[in-house]
Amino acid sequence: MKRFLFLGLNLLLTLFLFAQNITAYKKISVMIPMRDGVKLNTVILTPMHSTQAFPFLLTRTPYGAGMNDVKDGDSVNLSYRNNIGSMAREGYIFVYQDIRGKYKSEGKMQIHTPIIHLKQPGTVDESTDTWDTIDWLIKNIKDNNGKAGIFGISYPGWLALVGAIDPHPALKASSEQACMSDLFLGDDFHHNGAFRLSYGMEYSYQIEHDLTTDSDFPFPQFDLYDWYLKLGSLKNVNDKYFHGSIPTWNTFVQHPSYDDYWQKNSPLNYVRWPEIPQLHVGGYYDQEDLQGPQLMYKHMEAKDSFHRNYLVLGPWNHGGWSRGRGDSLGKISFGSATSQYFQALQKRWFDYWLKGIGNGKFDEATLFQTGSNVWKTYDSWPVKGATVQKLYAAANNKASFSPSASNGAVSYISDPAHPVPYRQLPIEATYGPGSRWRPWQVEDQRFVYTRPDVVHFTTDSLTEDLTVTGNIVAHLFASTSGTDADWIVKLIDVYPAFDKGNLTMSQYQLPVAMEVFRGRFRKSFSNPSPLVPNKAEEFRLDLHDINHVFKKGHKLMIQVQSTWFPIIDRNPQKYVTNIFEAKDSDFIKAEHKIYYGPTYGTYVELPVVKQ
Ligand code: PG9
Repeated sequence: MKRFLFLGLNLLLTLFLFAQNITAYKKISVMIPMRDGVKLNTVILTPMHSTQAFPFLLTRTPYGAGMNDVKDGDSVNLSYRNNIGSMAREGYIFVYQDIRGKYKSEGKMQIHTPIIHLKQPGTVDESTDTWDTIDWLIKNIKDNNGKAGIFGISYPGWLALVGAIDPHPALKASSEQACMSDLFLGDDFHHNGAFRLSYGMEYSYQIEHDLTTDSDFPFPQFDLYDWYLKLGSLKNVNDKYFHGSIPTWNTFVQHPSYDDYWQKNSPLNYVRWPEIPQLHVGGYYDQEDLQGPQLMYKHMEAKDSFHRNYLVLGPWNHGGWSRGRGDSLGKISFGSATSQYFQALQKRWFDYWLKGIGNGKFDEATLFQTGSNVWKTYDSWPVKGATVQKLYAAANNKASFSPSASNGAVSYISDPAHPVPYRQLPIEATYGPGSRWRPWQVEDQRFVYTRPDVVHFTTDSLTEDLTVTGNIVAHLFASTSGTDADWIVKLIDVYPAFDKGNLTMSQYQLPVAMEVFRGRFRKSFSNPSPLVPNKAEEFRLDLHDINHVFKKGHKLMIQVQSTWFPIIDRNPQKYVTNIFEAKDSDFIKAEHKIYYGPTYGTYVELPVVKQ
């Protein structure tokens, strides 16, 4: 009898656990009406065979709500999908929506349209569309628990950020992941005013050539380095290819500095405090939106008296945390499945805010530390107690933590006709077949360092580990014989000269932080001004936040160059009012100098912590 009771209990337990493991979701598609009558195509996936109530997890996107291969009413197994699989197994109602004007949704789209309804009552924007969608879902979808969360990566990450402004009362948590933030100062289209040519051109075509889908620009060749070079002046994009038909390209041309358009567009202008819990997620090697999560975390943290603002940074490229195991990127290994670590954290986070599971104790900042390959948690970011050490450029290509006693400079000829490639050729279409765009930020920089127009300053081998945790800032003292110039600064971890265990990594030059600055904007991004020929000036470059251990035996290197092509358009090096309208004859060679020494000492600030 006892044995039967035991078996019966076991069977019940198994059935209970099985019931918790939801595999089948029913798909339905709805056109949800917004307050102005525009209807948005929405795909809703609800757990089948369950009578429990679940929260909504919403993703809004310009890239197609998807699930086109599943008929309405049919079921789909979500339990093994990367990123959402573990959440799906325990039950959520997943919602994917085309934003207005894209794919199957009605209305008009403008990339990154600002949030205006708070200042102009009666208008609509992505925040009001999120509100209207949640309101409709709560009222019309059975078996919901009255709560919703929103998350997304990149453009959908920005949509999660702005969906949480003036939120619907049922919206309880948001996770912006790799959101694009200020599109002139950083992220997709410009960095410090320098235009991201290949990305900006290909992306604007992709999204606006045909609003019902995504389009690839019809390049006639695979390696685009010389295609972009032959393109010549940026005027030719409209003259030869777009003919004024791509609104975002026209915006680039019409707004070559940080004017009212870009300022109004910037989330710095309209994102307030964390109105609901916000989990910012970013990658150190994000090739598209590295700045977004870091900037938005800091911006919102300044006003977070509620402790609702959280940060996760990991060793990922754009969206890397949502795919695969995340144990390596390119040739760099991270020693564990970092994506899976994050996905478990993401699940715990949403489970708490949307289902009340857990104790709600989350670390303020969770950052993977590269080099040592461990996860670290912090109760504030930036960490307290870091000491800023200056890494100085010096004579004979040396770098050192003590300032150089003598003045000097290294010079090179920067020639827009022979720009330094930003990654090894071939340079394929960004998202085209065989593209190596995704891991380019961890590429070995030896492919350029022997070029005469790339200069470098290197320390001796470290005698002990050096842990750098926080914001890296370069102070470059430089001059040009021209009247405008770009400056690219990289902080590089140089691996030891001989590594028996991994010979291919010997002397690898891993960029741990890098950025570009367009010289004309050194005094103001809104009012550019020409450089004075041959006058040394200071250029300050924010190289973003890192958490990296330079290991004993490694060296630190500062690399500087003036072209990064074709990710960055060529600076004519002769000041013109609008580079998008420069003539081919405006592009000139110039002599560039990088200074070191007590008078104009180039250095990089490193926040150093004791491990
Ligand atoms: N990084 C992409 C993007 C976002 C916003 C503007 C332009 C590009 C994206 O992956 O969505």
